[in-house]
Amino acid sequence: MKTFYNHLHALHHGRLEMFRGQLVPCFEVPGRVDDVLACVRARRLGPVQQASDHGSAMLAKIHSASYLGFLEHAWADWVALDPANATRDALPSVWPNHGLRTDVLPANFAARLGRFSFDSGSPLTSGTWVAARQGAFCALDAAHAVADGARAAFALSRPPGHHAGADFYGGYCFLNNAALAAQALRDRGMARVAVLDIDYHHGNGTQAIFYDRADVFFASIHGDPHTEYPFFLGYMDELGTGAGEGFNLNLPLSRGTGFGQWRAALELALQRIAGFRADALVVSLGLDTFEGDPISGFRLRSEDYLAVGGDLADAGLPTAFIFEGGYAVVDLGVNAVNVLEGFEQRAG
Ligand code: 6XA
Ligand code: ZN
Repeated sequence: MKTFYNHLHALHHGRLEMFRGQLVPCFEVPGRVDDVLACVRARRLGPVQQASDHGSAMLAKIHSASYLGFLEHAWADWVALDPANATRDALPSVWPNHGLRTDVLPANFAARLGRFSFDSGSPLTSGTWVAARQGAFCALDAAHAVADGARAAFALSRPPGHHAGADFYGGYCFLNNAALAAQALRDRGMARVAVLDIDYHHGNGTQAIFYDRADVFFASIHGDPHTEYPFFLGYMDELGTGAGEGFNLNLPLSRGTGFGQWRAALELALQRIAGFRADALVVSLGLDTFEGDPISGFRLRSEDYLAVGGDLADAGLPTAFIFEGGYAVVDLGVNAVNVLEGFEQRAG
């Protein structure tokens, strides 16, 4: 399987994130991808290729023009707000919730940060736009490889994407790579595309983007939002709306869930995807379901990921894997490549 690698990912390097009243070192660090890349190479998964430039216009298929304009100029605007800001990352501290207006876009940059975000755990840095844009191109490359006939492709990039919506960032995500890949597959003629999100956290951005659409089925297995981030989406009763009703599936599981129960949820999600008669599959591949993950609560072990890959291959669909979360850096490469190798072994 070919890996498309975001060679600019390290330009996004947040220093501190807000967590329960304290600024703590970021979990989402460049070493995550470095470790996976080393493992892809060591285990000879296949060729590694730098992502091509698809141009910013492609991003507008999923994200609003005002949000993309905000992201592109955010760092310059942040430093213009106060030259001292050049030494610290941008974190929002005010949001237009609870009856405040979202239909105005204030000129003040601190206000704009709040308008286009939903948490204060996602530092925006000098290199965020360039890194995230190149990461989105990785996902597009993986989708095009699959549309061109590859059984599977892997987009290895950070920052991750599944929490980002059409006009907001959060949860370490700025551009929704999986949504861009799914849209690219639609544009290449795949009539029905399924997105399966197996990150520990619900992919609220991806769900929101496709919630009213019948051509993209979104399924997610994740920590129960009653106790787990992002808390405000990801419940079982979210089924889609309008034309999209019946094309959204959330399978929340309790903190502490082990592989047996998790795998049963995977089987259910894959059955629903088969019933949808998907032409292609996009997997939001988060590895923070791992028992050693520092910020999550499932109990999957490294060897389980080989079985996960096998189960995904059994779906029989052309598959674009998009790298998402996972913070146990030492084990991340083994776990990610176990999924991909498990897939290849079963796909034959
Ligand atoms: C709160 C936790 C963010 C979760 C990010 C993640 N700072 N999402 O891994 O998949
Ligand atoms: Zn996650």
